[in-house]
Amino acid sequence: MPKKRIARAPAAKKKLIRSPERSGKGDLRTYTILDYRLEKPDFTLRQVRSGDSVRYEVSGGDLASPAPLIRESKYLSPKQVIDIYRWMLLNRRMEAALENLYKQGKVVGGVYFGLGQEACSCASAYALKADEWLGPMIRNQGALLVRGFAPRDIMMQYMAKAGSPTKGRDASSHFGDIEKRNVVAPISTLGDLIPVLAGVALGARLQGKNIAVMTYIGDGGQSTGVTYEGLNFAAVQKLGLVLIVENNLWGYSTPADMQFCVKDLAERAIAYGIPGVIVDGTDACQVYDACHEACERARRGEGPTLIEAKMMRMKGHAIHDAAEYVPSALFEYWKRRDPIARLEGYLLKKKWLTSAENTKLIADVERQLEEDREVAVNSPMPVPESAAGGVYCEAGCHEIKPKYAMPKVRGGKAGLKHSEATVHLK
Ligand SMILES: Cc1ncc(C[n+]2csc(CCOP(=O)(O)OP(=O)(O)O)c2C)c(N)n1
Ligand SMILES: [Mg+2]
Repeated sequence: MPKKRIARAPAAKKKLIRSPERSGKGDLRTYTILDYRLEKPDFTLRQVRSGDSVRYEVSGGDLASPAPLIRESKYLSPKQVIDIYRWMLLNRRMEAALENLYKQGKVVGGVYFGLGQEACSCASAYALKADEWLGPMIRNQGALLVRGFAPRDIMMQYMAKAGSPTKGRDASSHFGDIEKRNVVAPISTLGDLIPVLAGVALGARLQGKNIAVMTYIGDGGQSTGVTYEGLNFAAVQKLGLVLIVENNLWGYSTPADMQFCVKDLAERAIAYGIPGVIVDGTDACQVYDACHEACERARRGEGPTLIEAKMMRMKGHAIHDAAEYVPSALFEYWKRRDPIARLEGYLLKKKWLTSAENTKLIADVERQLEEDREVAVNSPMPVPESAAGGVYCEAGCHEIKPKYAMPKVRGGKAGLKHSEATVHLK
């Protein structure tokens, strides 16, 4: 049976994104998915079995094609692009340092990497305002840096040090900061961050403010039921959720082609009645522009946006996984689309950064990382007697108060109305 195709816009439009545009006569409906990409790789992966072994073969598309230049941002100043480039460098170099710490036996547990996804992590978080909220996942350590965590915080967390964000109570990426940085800790159960972030946006609205809240889900994780429930709730309530679907082509060792049948995951937005946008996740300017427009929409109270960022996970799932199941031709193709090399080339070509300034910027990043690494390595482990403290919330351990304003409660002389549900539960 021929696949149903959904009409797509030939190129990104200039205007701000809106809810899916519906047009057509009678039963024929067409919808628009904004696509910011300058190239549209169209490879498919086929599983080939021989005996007990399984491998994947790539077909379709031109695997030898060179990467296009970066797409001009409609919103970013040269200084801001350099800023994002710096965050991306810090992200990458910090992960390289984490890999070394792991190899030196200093890390408790595993290490997760966002290699090849730095543009997606950093440029997306860059679109949020300081008083807005982020819910990162394992590949978004760059987003944590942008939100104000220092590399030493992340390093100490992986080493379970006393001075780490969770004071050594948890390792790896399970930490946030609801007090100052407005970061909800990652939730391992894939998709669960979506309703939580929708709840954050609802909370802000009850306090009188429409804000943008941002979270991420992978090509694998987007198949979960809670992804649908959370995003549908946000759509119906017009909550300012910006959901970035990180389509990095793999979920563990399962290729995206064996995970879903739609051509582009952004098409899922149509079923929620919200805008869907596609960006090249290795192009920081595209990521930023789509996120900025989605955040603006959120701030206007117009509801969520689904942004599909297409890229590739350039390492295994975590440090234990050598990713030998990934065809090498695919690695080579995406290596030419290295987000940092692309942005660096763009900045130099535009003459927004000279070669000498670039060398200095890289040296500054390395110096900062070395300082942070020293501090993190030499900081103490938690004392054993403290192990039982700070695991559960204790009275007075942190105050929970409205961030924006006191919610207004509609009262009457009779007090709160009994709803049917509360009556039913009595
Ligand atoms: C509901 C749920 N199912 C399964 C897992 C186990 N798991 C953790 S990460 C992962 C792969 C996720 O792939 P994807 O969503 O594509 O994200 P990526 O690792 O590629 O960033 C799986 C299956 C989980 N944490 N939660
Ligand atoms: Mg994935």
